[in-house]
Amino acid sequence: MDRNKILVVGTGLSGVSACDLLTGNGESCILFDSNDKLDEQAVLGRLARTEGVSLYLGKLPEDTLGELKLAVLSPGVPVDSAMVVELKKAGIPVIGEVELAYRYDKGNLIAITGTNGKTTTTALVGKIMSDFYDKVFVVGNIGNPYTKEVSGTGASSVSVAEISSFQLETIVDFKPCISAILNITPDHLNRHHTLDKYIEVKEAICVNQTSSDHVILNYEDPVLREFASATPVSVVFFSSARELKDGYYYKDDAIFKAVGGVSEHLINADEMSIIGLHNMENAMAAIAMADVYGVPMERILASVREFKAVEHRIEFVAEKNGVRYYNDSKGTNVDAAIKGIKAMKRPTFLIGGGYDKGSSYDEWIEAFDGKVKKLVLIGATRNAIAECAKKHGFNDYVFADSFRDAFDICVKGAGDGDCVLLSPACASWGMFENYEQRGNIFKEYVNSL
Ligand code: UMA
Repeated sequence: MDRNKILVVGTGLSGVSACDLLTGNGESCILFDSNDKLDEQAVLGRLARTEGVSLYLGKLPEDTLGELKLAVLSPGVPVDSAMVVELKKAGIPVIGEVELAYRYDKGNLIAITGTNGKTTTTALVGKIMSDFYDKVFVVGNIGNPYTKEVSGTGASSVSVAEISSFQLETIVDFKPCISAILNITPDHLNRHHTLDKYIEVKEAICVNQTSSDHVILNYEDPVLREFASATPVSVVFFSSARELKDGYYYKDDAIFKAVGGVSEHLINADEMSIIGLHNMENAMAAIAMADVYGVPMERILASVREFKAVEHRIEFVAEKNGVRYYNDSKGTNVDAAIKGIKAMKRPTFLIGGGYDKGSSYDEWIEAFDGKVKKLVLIGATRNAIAECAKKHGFNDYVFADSFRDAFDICVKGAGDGDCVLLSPACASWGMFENYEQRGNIFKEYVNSL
């Protein structure tokens, strides 16, 4: 039998776009999803074309393996799953959707990873580049598959990609001219098993880069500072805590650029609409990437001034009866949720809990700092969080039976001068399709008060 087909695993955003890219380039695809509850017609209806596509749901017939020349995984598919192990055993090359897209990209690539801040940074780099260049694609984990846009690339195009650890596990030749690793703190440990493995996967964003390429790194992250001395790639640092001789730093409420010990003031914090120290780090990383790429500084700063915060990230929703409501549904891990609670200036009713990624919640509870009046817990992690809270002497928590119930508990309890914050420290999976849906429902509840 000829091995002339490509298996695409997953029929979410990535799988559908990967399949379209392949069939658009004359390939035959076997599209597979392990979820047998999906509606076959609905999946087929989302494809740009169905000729050359065989769809299987639930189980992949064994004889298909012999027809495959390549397998392309969606980011949500674990690389140690039984199916992937079997594919590799059969000698079939396995790559991710991002690697597939990269192989078709005819232009330039800038890629951003990190545990937190990558969506804001990607959106900001995307804005700076689109304000200056004609052909810019903002792609990847931000919610727009790279394979969806790559057919539009050309010699002068720039793809600005947000890349998750899931996507980095399955790269092969993926090579940005400029990459950034914003920070690395524990996340997704149920998928990557150990912190060391997670760090290794994140650092892989520049594994194919050489000394003529650049990687932007956070000087204040001990893991990244150590990595800087080991990588052959040209390193550009940013720091939110000290003056650097070379790089970008934040001091006295402003961002500076230093070259050989000579500093130039770039922009004040109050000229930007994004707030918080973590956002100053995101801004520095974005400015550094655009500067290294060659965008004139005055154009970069004009775009930064115009940039508005990303939805679902410490997003102010409304004030009702003296209570301020904040949607931080994107606080899907402990580190992000710490930034959420730190940004609150009032006594807070905090909604937390959700999908279990095997995280530890100690640092989050410690960050409450007397500010949390009531912690309202939902989802699979609620018992684990409650246990952790008790251990730290925090007993003002309550279990809610549903998301609606959690919201109602907050509305009933919160009074004039308080705030209600959705910042769950957990992924939304299991209760919601994604964090956007969780955040949107929260905003609907608030707006209907
Ligand atoms: N599936 C299988 N077999 C498996 C696992 C999943 O068949 O073993 C199927 C599921 O049944 C489902 C499909 O795969 O039908 C879903 O694929 P997916 O989970 O990869 O989701 P996509 O819709 O393709 O979205 C993915 C990213 N999702 C994940 O990484 C979980 C999106 O990031 C991303 O925006 C999109 O590709 C475009 O690049 C979301 C995310 O939650 C925002 N990312 C994580 C995060 O930011 O923390 C990493």
